[in-house]
Amino acid sequence: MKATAKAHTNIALIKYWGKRNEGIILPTNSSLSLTLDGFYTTTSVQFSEEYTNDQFMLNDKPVADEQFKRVSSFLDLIRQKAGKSLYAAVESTNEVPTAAGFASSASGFAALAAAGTKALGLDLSDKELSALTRQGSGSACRSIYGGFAEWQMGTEENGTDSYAVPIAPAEHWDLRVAAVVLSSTMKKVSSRAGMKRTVETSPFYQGWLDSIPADMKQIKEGINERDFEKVGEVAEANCLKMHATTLGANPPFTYWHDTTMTVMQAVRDLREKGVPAYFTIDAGPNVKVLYLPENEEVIEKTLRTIPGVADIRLSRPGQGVTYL
Ligand code: 2P0
Repeated sequence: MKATAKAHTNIALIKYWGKRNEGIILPTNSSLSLTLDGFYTTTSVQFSEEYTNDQFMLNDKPVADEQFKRVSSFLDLIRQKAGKSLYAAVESTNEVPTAAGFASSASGFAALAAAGTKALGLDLSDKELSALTRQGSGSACRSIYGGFAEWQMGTEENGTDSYAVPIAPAEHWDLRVAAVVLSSTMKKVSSRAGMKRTVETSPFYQGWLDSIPADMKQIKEGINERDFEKVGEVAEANCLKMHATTLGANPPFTYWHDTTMTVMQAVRDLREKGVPAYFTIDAGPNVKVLYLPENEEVIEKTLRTIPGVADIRLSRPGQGVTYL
């Protein structure tokens, strides 16, 4: 009754931004991401009749707060599915530097779902595993797959058709991502709280939703054709639209820092000089830059010289969940 799984984080090119059901995490729009090889979580789950409660160790330290509650509630979903009531010991190692601005919840819940279901002998399809993972953290449902994956929002109110599907494997296209780590970070509004406030109060929110189908169509064509400009343009525009909704929220907020905008401008300047590069930004101040392998050197060098930039972390397309 023990299993170990590894899952990578992902970067959304079409963002998930809003829920229609907070309890079982159903989104208001479909999203699409690229799984990254550089950042991952490895998780072991062991169920045992000898345990009298759940335990969660993260990077060799016991966790007992809200994070623990989220993990334990997620184990409840797995127990329910398997018809078992055993407690579990969970050990996770995160290779996702929080400073890099990647949500470790994506790789974390994907690895937990995979290891937990395997440990209890459940044999789930990828779609079933993705739909389960979604209930831990929305973006995590895309990390079941390597390469490009689409989280289809679904229409069922019980969530059975809200899961991710593979769009193209990692080998399809060596699209790279530079995570630009800023020296001063802040995250005053969590992504969970931020998307909720935006859905409830931003007059721009409907515009965001209306724009998704066209963005989705364009990015899928771009991925299929390996058309970097097409993919970059739509990803950058989609990110800007998501962030625009936060300015219309009440109270208004933004995830951007001054350095965030400096990096965005540096990316636009690179394009002016003929170096194809596009940015995307999640629910934090750090910027991720999309580029192709032949431009890696100039991209890294340019980004490193920007004042306020602490580090650059380069990543390639990564694989989906694996069992160790
Ligand atoms: C995404 N983000 O698509 C978007 C873009 C942030 C901006 O998914 O509440 O941690 O656990 O479902 O998945 C971050 O939100 O939120 C996120 P929950 P999650 O990657």
